[in-house]
Amino acid sequence: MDLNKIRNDFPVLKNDNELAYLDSAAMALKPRCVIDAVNDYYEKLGCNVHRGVYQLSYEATDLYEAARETIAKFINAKVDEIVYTRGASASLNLVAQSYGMNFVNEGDEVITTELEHHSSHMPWLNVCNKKKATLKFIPLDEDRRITVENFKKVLTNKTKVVAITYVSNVMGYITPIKEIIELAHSVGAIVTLDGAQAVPHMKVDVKDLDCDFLSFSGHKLCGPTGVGILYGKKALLEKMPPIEFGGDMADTVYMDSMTYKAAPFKFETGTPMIASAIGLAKACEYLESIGLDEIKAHENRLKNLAVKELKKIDGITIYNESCETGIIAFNIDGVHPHDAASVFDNQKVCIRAGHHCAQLITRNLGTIGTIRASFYLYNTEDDVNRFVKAVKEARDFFLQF
Ligand code: 7TS
Repeated sequence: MDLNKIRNDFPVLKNDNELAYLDSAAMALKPRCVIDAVNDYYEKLGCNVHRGVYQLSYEATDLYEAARETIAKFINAKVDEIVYTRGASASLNLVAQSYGMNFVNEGDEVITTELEHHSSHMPWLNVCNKKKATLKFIPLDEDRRITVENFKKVLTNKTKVVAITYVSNVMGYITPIKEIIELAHSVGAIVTLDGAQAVPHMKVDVKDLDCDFLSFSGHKLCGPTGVGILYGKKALLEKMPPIEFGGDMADTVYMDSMTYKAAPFKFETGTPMIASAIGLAKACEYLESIGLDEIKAHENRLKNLAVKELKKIDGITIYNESCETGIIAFNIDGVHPHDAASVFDNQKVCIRAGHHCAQLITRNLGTIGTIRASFYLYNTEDDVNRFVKAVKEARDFFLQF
């Protein structure tokens, strides 16, 4: 990976060489090609899709639908298995609202984990409450990982849905998902996979995984905000009812009856996020041009380097040393994570502190929050050094009190 070239692709980094941006798990920075793709749409087309009967609108529609094909290829899906949404949260909610509310019944079981982001856990808590189904949790092992062995302990013939993260946004652990999917299918359950922290950082192939649903956001994979993807197996999307009505999803509408389009369009109401979808496709192409395997190895190498240095500092608790992605979850002993974060800010080190919308694992760790540094393709060893220096300074600063 040519890091100088990559950093030059990102205007935010080009504009400020001092910045150590270590918050890509919250949002990735945007490369020039994505910004240009978004701007080009507004400058050259700027009109709606699917409805205009004029050349400009045909061109916008072609770009928008070609983006769906690019995104489908990125995860090895078919184009009609790709639903545009507002983001991972909207995708995860769509599955729960449509599949969960219609195909989960009283007495059924839904399996999830304490490693879930709220957007993966809460929609199913809601379904289970409404449908009188039972929400069960896979016990985590001593490192707080999801294991196949522990999954087997909660899987039963009553399991209808497994709602599970592929990569935890707090611990960065990769779930052994292929085996879990195979076991879930053996009892007739479906698996809705939260890929928000996986798809941007590693090669994800939905056919190889055989997952039933996969949700992710554009903004975490160098794409624009306001767009996300729900991948769903065609047979499942076909039998699921829409959860929103109006706009483009309608087919024929009468005073007392209506029909709607086939999937994926029946889930897409109103004017879509055209520019963001086009930008997301460009981001997929950009990441592929660098190589997902290379990106994953790079992030993990930087994370390991940072962990090695952090371990030399007294008074630091690291929660996920063995993590195989680019996330470090830690605390400075006796210091509130938000207080620590403010010292990092003075050093131009951007990290996130708090519960990261994952209160279950934060509580399980026995803390009020963690400091999280997350690495991506544009980070360097220099960023690691700045980060470690900022941790030392924060520790020394708070040690006075
Ligand atoms: N699932 C996971 C695993 C996530 O990390 C996030 C966002 C979401 C779902 C929701 O994505 P959204 O795009 O709909 O917001 N996670 C984080 C984070 O860790 N810090 O900020 C947002």
